[in-house]
Amino acid sequence: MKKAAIILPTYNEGGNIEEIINDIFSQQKLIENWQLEIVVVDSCSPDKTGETIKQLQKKYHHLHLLETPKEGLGKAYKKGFEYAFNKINPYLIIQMDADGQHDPKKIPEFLKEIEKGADFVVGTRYSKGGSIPKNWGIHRKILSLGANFIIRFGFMKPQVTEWTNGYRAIKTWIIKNAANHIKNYSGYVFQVAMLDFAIINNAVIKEIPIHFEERKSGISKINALQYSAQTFFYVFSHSPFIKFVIVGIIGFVIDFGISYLGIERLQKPVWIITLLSTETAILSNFLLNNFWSFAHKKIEGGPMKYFLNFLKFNLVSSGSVAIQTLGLQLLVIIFGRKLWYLYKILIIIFIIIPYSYILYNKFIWKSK
Ligand SMILES: Nc1nc2c(ncn2[C@@H]2O[C@H](COP(=O)(O)OP(=O)(O)OP(=O)(O)O)[C@@H](O)[C@H]2O)c(=O)[nH]1
Ligand SMILES: [Mg+2]
Repeated sequence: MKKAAIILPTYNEGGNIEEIINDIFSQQKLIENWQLEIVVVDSCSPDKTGETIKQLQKKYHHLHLLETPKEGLGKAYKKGFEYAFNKINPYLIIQMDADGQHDPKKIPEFLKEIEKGADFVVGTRYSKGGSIPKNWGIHRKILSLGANFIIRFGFMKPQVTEWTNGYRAIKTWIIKNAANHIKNYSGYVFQVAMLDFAIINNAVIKEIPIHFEERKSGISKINALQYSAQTFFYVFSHSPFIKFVIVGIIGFVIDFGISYLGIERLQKPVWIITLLSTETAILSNFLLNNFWSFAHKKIEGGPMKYFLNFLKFNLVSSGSVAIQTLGLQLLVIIFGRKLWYLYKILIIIFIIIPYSYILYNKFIWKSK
């Protein structure tokens, strides 16, 4: 029988913990192929959550307690993973809040998806059939919806609707391989980092809708400001799409800078300078994209492979020039020349950026 280790991080969940543990173990009879093991990671809660666990251990032999200092949710989870790997050797880990917001009745559904082939199952509040508490204040809704929106579109993964919720089932190999990637994230943002790592490493992701309940008792431990800042910083520094846009801006500055220097200052022939400036920008874009934006799938296989991909890159770039030239000319014919710069910006945002990003991902920096 495979083991599923459920990690329950707790800080002052004394009012909730007994009920949640009873509810989780009551699911065991519905699951034939899995042995449930619970690891409570308690950060020395002053409300004596740990004492309740010690009492419950007399009743439940598959209940473990790990006591840690209070160092944030991510740190607590990492210690819980380590404990589970060393003492339980599970096939997968289930992450779950200990405050009643995640319904234990969903556990069999998570396990079923794993049996069907998923590597990483996310309980989502934001797809059909999922929900958030009706009485959530506007600030809470904005925080949760806003964070998910920024992450989804920052990573260009609109199909993944939930990034921040902590109800998940994850195969052990993902967590073991992610150790290095998540090691610096001690707060709530580690949830985002873990899912991002899994997607980059081609894990099969599956979402199941969940109703996110109001916490049963006690107070929230989330620090909204710190969490928003860390999430924003994570997306900004890890999104291939955002990096790709920055590389495009750098390319534009290089192109414009060389043109200005050659044409204005040095008074060289326009066609020579234009050729030089555009090709330099294309080369810089190619290298920066390869070693930065798409570093996780950078070109391998020697100089010939680089050269061939650089030619492809030039071809895609020529396509951008053609689209811009024709598109702008068309709009100017239809609407007149007055707002040409606005048309140019719109074409870049709505056509050139998606066009290049999609073609780069399809033909040059393909998923490994
Ligand atoms: N061990 C440990 N657990 C923590 C820590 N911070 C939060 N937790 C637990 O992590 C889970 C999620 O934290 P919550 O405060 O419920 O966060 P949330 O669900 O986003 O916020 P609410 O919706 O207001 O409950 C709960 O079980 C907490 O007790 C920590 O520093 N250490
Ligand atoms: Mg909670």
